[in-house]
Formats: sequence, structure tokens, C-alpha cells
Amino acid sequence: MKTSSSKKPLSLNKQVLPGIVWIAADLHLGPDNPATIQDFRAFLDKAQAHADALILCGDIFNAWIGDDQTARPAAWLNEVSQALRQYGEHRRLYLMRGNRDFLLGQAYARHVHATLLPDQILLDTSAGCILLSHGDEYCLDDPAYQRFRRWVRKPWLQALYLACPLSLRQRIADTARARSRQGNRYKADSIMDVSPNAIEHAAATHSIVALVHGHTHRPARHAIAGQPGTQRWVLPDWDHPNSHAARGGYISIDGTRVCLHQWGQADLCQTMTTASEQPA
Ligand code: LP5
Ligand code: MN
Repeated sequence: MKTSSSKKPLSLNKQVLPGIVWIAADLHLGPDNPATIQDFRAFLDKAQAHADALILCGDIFNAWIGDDQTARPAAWLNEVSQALRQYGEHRRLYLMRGNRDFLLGQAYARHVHATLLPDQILLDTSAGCILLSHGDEYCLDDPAYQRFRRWVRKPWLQALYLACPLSLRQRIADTARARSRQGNRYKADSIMDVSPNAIEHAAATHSIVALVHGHTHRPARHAIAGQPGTQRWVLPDWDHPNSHAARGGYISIDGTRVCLHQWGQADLCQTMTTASEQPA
């Protein structure tokens, strides 16, 4: 199973994406959030009706413990996989790994008729060239996380982990998630956000109109210092706790117009050619 990230130079990773493109991230699907799974299924139906391609750019799953889960999937995973496969049979579906599902591999992508993207990719869209990634690689002010990231991306460690029984893998994942949640309570907001230097560097390195990422769960559109021609768009995370309003959303690219859509909020849209504000 191929699980480690692409080592190709970034400039080689380019995906031509004509037509209407929708991008979502940080769905965190798992056994504990059935209402979010229902929201996601409804979203796939909507995407199938309105978009030509859908990209899920990381943390699709709350913790991915290996593609071999699909041999005897839990009911929730079976439901999600069926819905993805149904979508993938009709429209172009792209999956990218995040920090919670970095073990997602080609086998799962094939299983749902999707294309697995590398960790960072240049999208050649109707709105211009867009740099897309999950976003965790820009969190350079969080050395504990970057250390964790370096370790879990080592092929030998991944192979060792994947050789363990699924039950043990699940226990390790639960421990990692619990430690992460606990640690995040005490981290300053600025540490858990992207590093401005990393963003400026990425924007300066590529000829792009926008940089799109998730991970930080702080949906917004930002200017980038020193890069007036490039914006940073941040995707929302998804959650639908019992008896609470659903959170979630996506970014659409339709012609030259890029929009951030969030459940229960006004759309934030911009036409990329003129960079002028558009009414929602
Ligand atoms: O995910 P989120 O938003 O809570 O926080 C992230 C960073 N945390 C992580 C950890 C993931 O949530 C855990 C994912 C588990 C996936 C399956 C496990 C497979 C293991 C495979 C081994 C090859 O990414 C968090 C950032 C935050 O984003 C904001 O950027 O701050 O970073 C940390 O919390 C860093 C911690 O130092 C990581 C602590 C995890 C310790 C794991 C040890 C587990 C060993 C168990 C042994 C029995
Ligand atoms: Mn993430």
C-alpha cells in the first residue's frame, strides 16, 4: 500500500480542472458524528448536481487507520464509502490527505473511484492557478506538531503501524487524538494558525491567484503581505453535534468567481480577474 507523500518538486504537481470545482476539507467523518455524515451525503448529492469536480482536501476522516479497513468496514465507513463511490462513478472526485488521514492510500482512492492528490498541488482552474493543500505544513510555529508530522510520515513507521492489528491501530489513533485534543487546549491561537512567513513564501514561490487550505478551522479570505495579486482562502471544518446547528461549508470555483460558502452564513465571493468585491 502506498501511503507516504509525494516527493516530486511542487512545480510538477499540476492538475488541470476545467468547469465548476468544489473544494471541502476537515469533515472529520467517523463513528461519533452520524449527523455530519448525513450532511456530507446531502452535500455529495448537491455537488453531483452542480459541480464538475469535487476535491476533498484532507481530514476527510477523523482518524484513518489504514485502507484495509474497507475489507470489513464498520457501518459508518461503509455508508461514507458507498456515497463517495456513487459520486466518483458520475463526477471527478479527488482526495488529498490531511494530518488525521495521512495514511489514506491509493487503494482507498481506487475503492471510491477517486484520484489521490499529492500533499500540495497547483490547480489550473477557470479562475486562474490556485495552490491547494490541507494546510498543516504551514503551521511552522507549532514545533511539537511539525515533529509529530515528520515522524508519522516516515515510511518505515507507517509500515510498522500498518502491520499491527486494526484493533491496536485504533487504540493508538484514539490515544493520539486524545493527546492532540488535550495539547490543543493549552496552545495559543497563533501557534495553531498558519505561519505568515510560510504563507508569504508559498505565495511568492508560485504564480498563483489564490492559495486555498483547510486545517485551521478558521474560514476566511485573507490578503497576503507583499503579494497583492494573491489571496488566501481558508475552508471551514464540519461538525453537526446533536441538537446544535450544523457547521460546515466549501469553496466553489465557477468561471472567474471564487466563493466561500458556509452553512447559515452569507457567501463570500470574489471575481478573481478584477479582484473586486461581489455581492453574495
Ligand atoms: O488534529 P487536530 O486538529 O486535533 O490537531 C492537529 C495536530 N494534531 C495531530 C494529531 C492527530 O489529531 C492524530 C491523528 C491520528 C491519526 C491516526 C494515527 C496513526 C498513527 C500512525 C503512526 C505511523 O495532527 C496538533 C496541532 C493542531 O492540529 C493545530 O495545527 O497543534 O498537533 C499536536 O497535537 C502535536 C502533538 O504533539 C501530537 C501528539 C500526538 C502524540 C501521539 C502519540 C501516540 C502514541 C501512542 C502510543 C500508544
Ligand atoms: Mn487538519
